Amino acid sequence: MIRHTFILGIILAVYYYYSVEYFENRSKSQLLQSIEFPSYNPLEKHAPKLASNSYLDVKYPKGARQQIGKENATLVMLCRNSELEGALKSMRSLEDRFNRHYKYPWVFLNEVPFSDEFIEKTTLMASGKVYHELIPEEDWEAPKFINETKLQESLDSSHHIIYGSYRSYRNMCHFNSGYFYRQKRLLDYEWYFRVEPDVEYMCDFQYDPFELLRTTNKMYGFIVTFLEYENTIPTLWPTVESFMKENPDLIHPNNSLDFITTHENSLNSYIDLIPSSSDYNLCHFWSNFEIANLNFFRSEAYGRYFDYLDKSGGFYYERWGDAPVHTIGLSILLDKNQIHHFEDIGYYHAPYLSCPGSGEVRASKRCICEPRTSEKIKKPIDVDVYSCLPRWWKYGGGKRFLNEIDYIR
Ligand SMILES: Nc1nc2c(ncn2[C@@H]2O[C@H](COP(=O)(O)OP(=O)(O)OP(=O)(O)O)[C@@H](O)[C@H]2O)c(=O)[nH]1
Ligand SMILES: [Mg+2]
Repeated sequence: MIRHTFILGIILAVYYYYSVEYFENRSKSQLLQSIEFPSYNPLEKHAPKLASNSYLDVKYPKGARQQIGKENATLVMLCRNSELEGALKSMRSLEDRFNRHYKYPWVFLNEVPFSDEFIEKTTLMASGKVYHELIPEEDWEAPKFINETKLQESLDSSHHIIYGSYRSYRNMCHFNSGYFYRQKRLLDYEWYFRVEPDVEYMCDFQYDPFELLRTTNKMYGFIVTFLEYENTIPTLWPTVESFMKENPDLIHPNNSLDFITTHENSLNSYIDLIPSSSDYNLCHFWSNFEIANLNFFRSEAYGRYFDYLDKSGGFYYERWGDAPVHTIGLSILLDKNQIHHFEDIGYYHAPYLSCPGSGEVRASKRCICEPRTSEKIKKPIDVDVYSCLPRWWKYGGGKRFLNEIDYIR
């Protein structure tokens, strides 16, 4: 009996050993078969190079770019071919800190076609899908009603104004104020995250900012807010005032007009602020970082606001920036509680750095908050005298505390 049991045991052990090996080998070969190895034709354009790219197909088989995040959202960058390295730097930072966990798509916009090199490198840097779109000429160039002679005169006489003599800068600000959200590709999305070349995100996100905005009923999120150069917008505020007079129905009852029209200096006490000669105090959200709902910009109210400003010609006869134009529109047309200050992300766009004030948040979100030694401005912008953040806390959406939002999941 003992002998029989012993022999049966040996038979079972041998059977077990060979069946495990058989199934292991089978699943390995099935796995290998499921991976499509690229056929290699060195003469084919964009063919993978055997020495480098071919192994990527094994490690990251097709389908790996599938979006994980649940929001109808995209990352958007308007930029030039010449800014490729800066674009890659910003992408690397945002992918590492946020998007590799969500794989939201990237949309690149340009008024001239993107180069093959730009397309290839940005596609390799992205974790999700990537689209490269050409802006139609009529969305980029000055509208037909703009008087060319008057525009040229303004460009020639604006060398003392920051970017004042560049026609392309005026096109860019005009486009970012009234056209980006109408681009065909962006019509597919509800939310966007604006990214510029050469920026850096200083902390891990640890949550989906699109989801946060949607679930807390916000339409717009910013990080930095400070003062605009008044000589870029001499007639902006008078134009806004006449718009408000003619369209009182569009002004939101819980607007944030106080945020952009209060003038007392005591909030930023010890240095005299640049005086503003109009009721507009020059505060604006820095629009190179925006996470927002495209439907706000596509709304009838914003459309009427933008058209009114556009018809006045100020985008071309002066050098109106998209930042004050967005900010004033948001302050008039939205409930102030629908605007969110992202105080926990940390952001750098030369020459300013913004970082979370709390040491605990900086540590747990792995922030790197050292200002660049090459920059003259060493303090984080939020405590700088030119910051409008204290004004936002006092007159805008107020000061919120991070633990009001369950941001660590
Ligand atoms: N395609 C294209 N993109 C542009 C052009 N001018 C500016 N941009 C992009 O528009 C955005 C804003 O331009 P910037 O030059 O960064 O303007 P800025 O932030 O006011 O100025 P900086 O302080 O120099 O960064 C960036 O994403 C640029 O890449 C242009 O002529 N063509
Ligand atoms: Mg910039």
